[in-house]
Amino acid sequence: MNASQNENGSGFRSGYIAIAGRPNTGKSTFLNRALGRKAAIVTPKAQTTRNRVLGVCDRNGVQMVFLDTPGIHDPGRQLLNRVMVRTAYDACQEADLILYFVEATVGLTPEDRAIIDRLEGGRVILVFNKVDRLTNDRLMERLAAVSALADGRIAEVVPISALNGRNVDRLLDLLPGFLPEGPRYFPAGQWTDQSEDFIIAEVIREKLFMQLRQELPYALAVRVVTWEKRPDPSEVRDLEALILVARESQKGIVIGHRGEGLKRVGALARKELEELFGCPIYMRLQVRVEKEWSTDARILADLGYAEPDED
Ligand SMILES: Nc1nc2c(ncn2[C@@H]2O[C@H](COP(=O)(O)OP(=O)(O)OP(=O)(O)O)[C@@H](O)[C@H]2O)c(=O)[nH]1
Ligand SMILES: [Mg+2]
Repeated sequence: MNASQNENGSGFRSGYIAIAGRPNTGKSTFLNRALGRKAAIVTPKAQTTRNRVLGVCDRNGVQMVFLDTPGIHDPGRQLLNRVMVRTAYDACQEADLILYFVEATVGLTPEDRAIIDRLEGGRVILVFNKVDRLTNDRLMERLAAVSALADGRIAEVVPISALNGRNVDRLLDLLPGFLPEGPRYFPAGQWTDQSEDFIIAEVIREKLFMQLRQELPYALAVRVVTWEKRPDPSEVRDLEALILVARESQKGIVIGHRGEGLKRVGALARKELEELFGCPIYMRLQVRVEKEWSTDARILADLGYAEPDED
């Protein structure tokens, strides 16, 4: 990690906090709530996040740099999935502290325990998310069962609802106690290291994930081709993006009957992006078959998904 700027005076606390766990446990929802803005896309589908999403949270004079990660799953032989899982392990390894997310309704499974044992990096806070789905009695039962799990590795067990915010402030107040003295890694005002192109691609991908069924969301990626710069930031900006799919048949489904599918995705994405960038956007979306997008390491890296080490 490069410290871009040192805080004047000593005693400043800062650190990297990885947000890890199985897919769909609410990691990205938590990141967005901690930052008070949308930093990562969220959908009801598992394996939404594909890369490390960095979000800076300056709070009470402490800089917490969150690293949201792809859900840890059995990747099989798919390169994209292997890259995703590797990304999650790598982020934990470089973190001072790991927030490990489980769903409160499911609890800590033997698979979770095995993952935690495999994670290198700092200590672990076990986060029981989605407590809004449990009655208080059930929650108490669950917590009693897991508080026995706190050990040298698991420092705390904290129930939250990332969705409605319950107990999130308490969790955020707890984190500085686990962080070392350190530099201000990011200057005030910088909330992420994601490029505008990447943020745009993610917003479009989120809308596609929400519109499409079954396996199709997993067969696509988004690449921004043109994102026009303007001297006057309120002027209309040109945006051209490609939706990559693996097969010809998928192209037709994404475009939809008379182009309705693509139109809907385009309208939803444009609205959100216009609000985000504060300017009107002239957006063109095209679907292209690019068979190797998920199997070629170079293309994956180009799309912003990290390249795995050889193994
Ligand atoms: N009821 C409830 N739903 C939640 C909560 N937190 C997240 N969700 C929902 O769970 C789903 C998955 O949320 P994400 O934040 O995308 O989960 P994730 O862990 O980042 O998922 P991956 O990126 O796929 O690993 C979404 O539908 C969220 O709205 C919560 O506290 N309560
Ligand atoms: Mg996510």
